[in-house]
Amino acid sequence: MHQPIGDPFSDALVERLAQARRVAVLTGAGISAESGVPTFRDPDGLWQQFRPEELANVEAFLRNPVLVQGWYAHRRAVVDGVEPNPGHRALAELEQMVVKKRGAFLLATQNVDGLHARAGSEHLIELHGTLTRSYCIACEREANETELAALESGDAAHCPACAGLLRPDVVWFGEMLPEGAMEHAAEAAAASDVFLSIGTSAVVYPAAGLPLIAKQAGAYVAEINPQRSDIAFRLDEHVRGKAGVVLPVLLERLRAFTAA
Ligand code: BJW
Repeated sequence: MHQPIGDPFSDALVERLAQARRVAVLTGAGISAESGVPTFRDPDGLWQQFRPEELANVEAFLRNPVLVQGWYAHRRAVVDGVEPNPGHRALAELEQMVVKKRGAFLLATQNVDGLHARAGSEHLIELHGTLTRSYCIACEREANETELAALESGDAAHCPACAGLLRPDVVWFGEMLPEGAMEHAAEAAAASDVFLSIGTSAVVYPAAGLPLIAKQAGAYVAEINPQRSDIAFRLDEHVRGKAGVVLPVLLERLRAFTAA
């Protein structure tokens, strides 16, 4: 596989992407790192300060709702203060290129930060929910603006309708993903010609299975990450580098290739 001097990815990846009719992408926390959102498992990640078993499961929430609500309020404040980076924007542009030639594109993200949508991605599935919504664990009613504002100030943790606890609309360990989300993502992965796995440690299932589904179905699968994930050896290509640096260059090469 030829890799031009200076490019962290192969010619094969550019050619495959240029020819692809169907492209699917999985992203994880790493794509938002350059926006200033901490990842989970890197040395400076969220779980170096907070233990996952204390915060990312429903038992922990029921044991200490104020702690967990406070942690999510803090993360919402972080996300509100940052912007999508060139990596998010390059994926939105890749989607436009594929859709323009009447191809199929799907971006499945594990992130709950909403940055892909803010960057303009439309064919998007949020596998692990979103920080922006909260709902009552008793009556499942979605929290309104007033209740959300109260949550941010550390006040009302309860649903005004039934006094149940309000929780963020994210997927914790042991919980099912949003209905149909994984099925849709798995279909797109299996049908893809090229699959990109970007900024994920690929340790949390079922999302981590998507690149492998794509590979098994015959797609060209590339991982973009400064580190090799546990599944990298099963993929076609590991592109070492930061998403916000690699993706804009990849898009530049793709534009040049398709214009030639
Ligand atoms: C860069 C970069 C840059 C840095 N550019 N890259 C045993 C085997 C298999 C499965 C299981 C098992 N035991 C239990 C399970 C199931 C469990 C699971 O997978 N556990 C494993 C940890 C073992 N999964 C579940 O429970 C899921 N549900 C489920 O399976 O339902 C079915 C079921 C139901 C009931 C009973 C049984 C089955 C749900 C998983 C939910 C995950 N939720 C979280 C929290 C979301 C809310 C929140 O944000 O607070 O999702 S956990 C956390 O991890 C978050 C993330 O989305 C997820 C993945 O993390 P991600 O994105 O990969 O981040 P990092 O930090 O790990 O990696 C960052 C990467 O970026 C690194 O590689 C860096 O190198 C890289 N990077 N800078 C590019 N600039």
